[in-house]
This record gives sequence, structure tokens and C-alpha cells, in this order.
Amino acid sequence: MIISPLTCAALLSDYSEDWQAATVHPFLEQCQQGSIKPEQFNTWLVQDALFVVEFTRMAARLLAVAPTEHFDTLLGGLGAIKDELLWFQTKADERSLNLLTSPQPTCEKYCEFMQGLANQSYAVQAIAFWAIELAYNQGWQRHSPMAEPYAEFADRWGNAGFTEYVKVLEQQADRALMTASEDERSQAREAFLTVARLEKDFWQMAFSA
Ligand code: HMH
Repeated sequence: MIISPLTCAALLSDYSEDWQAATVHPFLEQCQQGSIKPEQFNTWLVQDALFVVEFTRMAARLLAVAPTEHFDTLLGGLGAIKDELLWFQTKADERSLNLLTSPQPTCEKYCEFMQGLANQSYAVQAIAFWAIELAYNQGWQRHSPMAEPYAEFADRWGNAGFTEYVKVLEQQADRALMTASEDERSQAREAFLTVARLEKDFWQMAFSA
């Protein structure tokens, strides 16, 4: 029997075009140039704050099914998310934006996808979690340095420490995939592609505002 390995690196190379579309977008290009319109940026900011609330719950569910040796990295990630939730509130206050608002359909779809992962194995959840973090790490990094006032946003996900964290998430996801069934591997592929599509749609949602 030939065992076909699946790794995060293989997903990135198998679906490089999808990944490119998830991490390179006019929204980010115009943040870099400083030409993005405030209502476009503010739409992203509010919707992403709503996204991160649901992402926090996804992180908690991931921790709940993770092997003990993966706790340290995931708890560090949850600590960063705690900081991020407060930071989003501060950024919203600075711009007089109300975060108690409804998600747009694209944001809602992304949140539903994350909720649905609750029924999936640790390996599938770990792949999705890594892909979500990598999308922002690479998306913001590829468009750095950014014009003010966007530099701190680019740095939040593009900084070297976050890059290291995402690399450890990749190792943990790869480790989980080593013992995954064929079914789980195909669900992991599916989850990766869904993240890529939803990331592209999320930029487009803000850009179209
Ligand atoms: C849409 N994807 C989106 N928002 C985020 N904050 C991240 C990924 C990274 O956490």
C-alpha cells in the first residue's frame, strides 16, 4: 500500500494559486500605498473584530482536543488572541466604530465554517487553524511596509514572532496529519481550500464597501 503523505507544505504547493488569491489583494495593496478609503478600512476592522470573536472559540475547541505536547503553543496563541480582542476594541474606539453590529454575509459564512469544524478531528482543526493564521501572516507581510496609519496593522500579523508561531502551528498540524486517516486527509484538504476561498472573499467584502 502506498501511503500518500499530506503536509502543510504540500497543500501550499498543490493550491498555490488559491493561496495567492487569499494573500494578495487590492485591499492590502491600497493599505500599503495608503490609498484605501476609510470606509473600506473600517469595514474590514469591524468585520474582523467580529471574526476574531468566533476565532477565539475555534482556538478554545482546538485546545480542547489537542495532545498535551501542543498545549504550550496553543495557550500562547490564546494569550495573543486575548490581547488582540482588546486591541480591536481600542482601534474601533479610536475610529468611533461600533463593534456591536451584525456580521456581513461573508463574515457570517466564515464564522459558520469555523463553527462546523467542531465536528472534525484534531488534524483537520489544526490545519484550518494554521491556514487562518498563515493567511494573515503572509497577507500583511507581503504588503509591508505599509503607509501610516496602517503600519501597526501590518506589523501585528507580519512580525517575526508571529511568523515563528505560525511555523510551530505548521509543525503541529503536520504531526497530526501523520496519523490521520485518508478521510481526515481529504477533509484537511477541503478545509485548507475553504480557508483560502473565505480569506479572498473577506478582503473583497471590505474592498467593495
Ligand atoms: C479574516 N483571517 C481573518 N482575520 C484574522 N484576524 C485572521 C485570519 C488571523 O487571525
